[in-house]
Amino acid sequence: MRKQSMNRDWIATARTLSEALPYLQRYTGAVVVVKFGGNAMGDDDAMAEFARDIVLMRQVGLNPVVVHGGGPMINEMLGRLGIESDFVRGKRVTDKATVEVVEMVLSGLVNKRIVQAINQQGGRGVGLSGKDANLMMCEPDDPELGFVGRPVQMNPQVLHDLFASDIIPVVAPLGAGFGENETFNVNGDTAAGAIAGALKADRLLLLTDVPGVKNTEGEVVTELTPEEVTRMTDEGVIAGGMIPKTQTALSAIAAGVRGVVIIDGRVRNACLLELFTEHGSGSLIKP
Ligand code: X2W
Repeated sequence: MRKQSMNRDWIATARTLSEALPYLQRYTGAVVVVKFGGNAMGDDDAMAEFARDIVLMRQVGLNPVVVHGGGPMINEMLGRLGIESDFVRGKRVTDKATVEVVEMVLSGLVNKRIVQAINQQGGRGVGLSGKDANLMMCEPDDPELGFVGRPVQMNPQVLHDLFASDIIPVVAPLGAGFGENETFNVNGDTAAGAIAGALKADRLLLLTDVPGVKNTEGEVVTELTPEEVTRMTDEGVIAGGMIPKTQTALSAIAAGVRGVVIIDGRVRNACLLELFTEHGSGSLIKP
């Protein structure tokens, strides 16, 4: 029922919507790739809230694509099956048995959970992996890593077809090989960067569990250029787990993505805050 109220919260809600207009106008038709990592997924409430933000983006005329991870969920299933797993330079050493589990968990459990969450919010989520319509063709990344793929040929037409049908694509980071029946495990950030690059996306949002890129004083840098990222990496200011994120950002920008934002996925409505408010969030890397 409608409530008659001049309560401040409602006034603030109306104000927020009104202030969002220029941002909504700016992003109409924009392609926004959102990397949703396993660590950012959280509980059912957090999943529902993420899905609602994605459906809202679609509703206001953007073309969102979700590229997900699921490292913790793969670890859990490998543990249950008694398969040991090691990481080398942040990537999972993936033998034949492991790649089968990775595909089952990512394309089966994780992908469908996100698709369902989007559909429960009234969106039209459709799940696929990098194998579908040859979206992401891969070669072996490094012999030491087994079936870990490096995307070498992207065929993003299927995503354009889905946008045209008002569908929100949800992509699991697996790639097809050029050999017969070859499947590759691709790091989620790498896959998101490659897909954003192939789409020449307006924005790539990398949701993480840190507030952004920090300077020597430990403060989050809100905007930086690729050159500054390279300098801060050379100086050791950008280090550890942030390096794969910033490297993904640099290669996505080199491929034609207009801006990459490293944001804290634990913050409520992080994507909306970034896209539709003056406030923004996290670190924007942009030429
Ligand atoms: C990752 C794919 C999942 C992923 C893995 O096997 O864990 C490689 O390491 P997050 O949640 O985004 O970390 N693939 C090659 O990237 O998940």
